[in-house]
Amino acid sequence: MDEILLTRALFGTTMAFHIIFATMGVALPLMILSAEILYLKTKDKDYAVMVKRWIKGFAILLAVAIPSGTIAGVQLSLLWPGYMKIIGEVVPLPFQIEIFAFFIEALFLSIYVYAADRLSSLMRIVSVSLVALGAAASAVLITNAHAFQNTPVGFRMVEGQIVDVDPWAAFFNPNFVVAASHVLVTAYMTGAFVLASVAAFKMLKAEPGSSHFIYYRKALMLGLIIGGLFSIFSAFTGHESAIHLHLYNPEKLAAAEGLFETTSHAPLKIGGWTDPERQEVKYAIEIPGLLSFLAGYSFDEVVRGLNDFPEEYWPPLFIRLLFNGMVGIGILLIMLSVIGFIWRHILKREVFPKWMLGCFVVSGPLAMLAIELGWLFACIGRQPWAIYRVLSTAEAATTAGHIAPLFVLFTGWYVVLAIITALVLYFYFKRHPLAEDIPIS
Ligand code: HEB
Repeated sequence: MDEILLTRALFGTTMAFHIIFATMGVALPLMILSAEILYLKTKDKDYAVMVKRWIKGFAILLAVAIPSGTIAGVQLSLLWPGYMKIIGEVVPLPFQIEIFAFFIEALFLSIYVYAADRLSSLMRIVSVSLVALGAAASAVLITNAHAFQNTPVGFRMVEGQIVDVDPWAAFFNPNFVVAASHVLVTAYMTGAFVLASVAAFKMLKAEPGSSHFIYYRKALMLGLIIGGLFSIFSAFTGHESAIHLHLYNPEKLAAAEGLFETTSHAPLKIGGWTDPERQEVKYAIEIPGLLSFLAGYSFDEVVRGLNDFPEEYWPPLFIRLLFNGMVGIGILLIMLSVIGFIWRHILKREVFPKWMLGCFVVSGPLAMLAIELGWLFACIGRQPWAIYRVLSTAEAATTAGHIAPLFVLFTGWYVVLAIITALVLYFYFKRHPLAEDIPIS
């Protein structure tokens, strides 16, 4: 492998690892807040128990999110000096404001965790809201730097020199709101489905009708309803992102859709993969005109094809699979939560069939996979650019070399860390079973 590919692999592995914990760090405060509000409203002790147990899980996952995020930050500077030079001069704002967001989150988290039993219900809600706000702000701000890579504005390059810097214009770059809302919405969706997964798994083993079964069913429904709502939002924000590609990064959309010729009435192709030799998508279901319609709300909308761009500007064509995987999972999870909701709240069934619980168990891992696919799609689809049409990935990368041993070392370390985290979670909840809080009956 060449050095640049290794550098990308190293950084990509770090980000893929970090994003799992960061996602949970953003989403769990919202789930905890929802349970707090339900407890305040219904006085149902089960929700207080959910709050108590989810905070423990949150604290363990946050303990990995923070150092892995720090590693990501350090690697950003060490592996991508060319990128950080531009970021440092043009978009330092998100990183500077992020420090405050983190500060708010950490402050109210310690108040919430250590003084929870001395706070009134309302004050608890205020503190956990501020934790959620701080975490959301971190996610939005870091996505800001990512959005800038897609739509870099707020400066000019003159003979390799950065001039006319306007940091606020760079901050409010065209991609910012679209990307940040998609990232935030999909994080909430994923955290909710992960908790639904755990609850469904426990329901498979609990005695139907027992106090534990009922507790887990409440947790499952809370996860499914919030996850379902946010998966619908994710389709809207995802659609916005696709329109955005159409306007600002058309070659990424063309690669995602396997569209070679620029055309109006462009079809949407579902499934299949791109054959670059024959310039077509094999084994796809074609819906005539739909891509044009989705991109511009009109069948006459002209969608640009890959052949409009020099071949060295084409993103790798396999990103179509990443894109379809993400979208497919999103649609599947919308359907799953609708099925669960109808079953429980409209048909009023007390128990779920095993196959349905089995589907709920995989919903969390699937949502997390969609997050990974989304990032891979967004970042591999931006190739060959680190900053679109400004800085190529090759120019951004370090020339220091010796990446291969680092790659092996870090990957090994993430595997170990993942195993340790799983064991800590497992043994913590094994030592503190639900029976400690809710007697089995
Ligand atoms: Fe997504 C990304 C679409 C779903 C996660 N997305 C993305 C993009 C697009 C989309 C177009 C790109 C952007 C750029 O690059 O700029 N999605 C979409 C759609 C849908 C979706 C249409 C439907 C359904 N997603 C989804 C889900 C998830 C996701 C479900 C998870 C859970 N994505 C994602 C991520 C990303 C994406 C993480 C990266 C970031 C950005 O935004 O970029």
